[in-house]
Amino acid sequence: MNFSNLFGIPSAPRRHRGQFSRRNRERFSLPHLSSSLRANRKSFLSPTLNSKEYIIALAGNPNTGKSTLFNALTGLRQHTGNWPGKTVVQYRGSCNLKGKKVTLVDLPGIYSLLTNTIEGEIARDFICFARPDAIVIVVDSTCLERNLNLVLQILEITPKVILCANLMDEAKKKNLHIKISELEKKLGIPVIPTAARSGKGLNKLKSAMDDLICGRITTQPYRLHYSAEIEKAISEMEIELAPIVTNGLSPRWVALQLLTGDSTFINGIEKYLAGKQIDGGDSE
Ligand SMILES: Nc1nc2c(ncn2[C@@H]2O[C@H](COP(=O)(O)OP(=O)(O)OP(=O)(O)O)[C@@H](O)[C@H]2O)c(=O)[nH]1
Ligand SMILES: [Mg+2]
Repeated sequence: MNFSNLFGIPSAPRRHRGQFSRRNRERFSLPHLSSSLRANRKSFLSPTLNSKEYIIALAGNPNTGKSTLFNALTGLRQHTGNWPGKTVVQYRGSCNLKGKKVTLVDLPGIYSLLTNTIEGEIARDFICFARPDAIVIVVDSTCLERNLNLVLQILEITPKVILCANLMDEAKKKNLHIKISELEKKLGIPVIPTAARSGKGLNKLKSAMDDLICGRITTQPYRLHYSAEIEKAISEMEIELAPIVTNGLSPRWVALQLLTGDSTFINGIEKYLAGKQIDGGDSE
């Protein structure tokens, strides 16, 4: 499979400056993403042994070191800097994990899946609809609590998640001690402490990525439970949604999105599902 045109993502190194152009807006819009994804989905889901090319996304809040990590793992030079919102489109690069070819996707930073910026929607749509083999959520260890909001949202979508607790050097300077194994137990996913700028912890992170995509580790993601009233509504909706939502999306998650009422997101879900029907329905 040729990954060079996968999702139409431009290769790094490339610096993005200035406004998000209309052309990019179209290239990275959900319909484009979905049709590229549909075109490639068969190859994602039915890899022949040894020929599988994996996709791992780097997601997280702005300014947590995603692009720094991407550069360290791919050897490319994606734009980094000490202010939020530098990455405004998704970039891809190759990385070798114990002989396996992996495409890393560096996403724009987002605080929440409920986002109303174009770059936010790019990240959100990739996380929700591109179905990568794994997502590495990069968090700022100096302000974990703020970052965990997005982590919990992503854990509602997929179990194939690793938490990369980055900026550990900064956390140490602030005398913050993060109980990694306790965090792992609570979240039910691997947590790898790193300092991406100096390359610390990256070998462990690569091992965890390899273990996850090969199925050597399985996760048990923490699931949020809502109030009785909301849980009741979710259960009722899940029953109605189950026959419609069959394309890798969880009916519970779709029900939650319908309850939040975010129209751009709901449109995205509709388009994703409509695409599946047009294709005649792919199955895993
Ligand atoms: N001290 C320290 N600085 C880091 C580390 N990782 C990244 N940085 C710095 O943090 C800043 C932000 O890094 P980026 O890689 O651009 O962050 P990002 O998550 O890609 O940011 P957005 O694209 O805006 O979402 C840069 O100045 C990096 O050099 C780390 O582990 N320790
Ligand atoms: Mg970035």
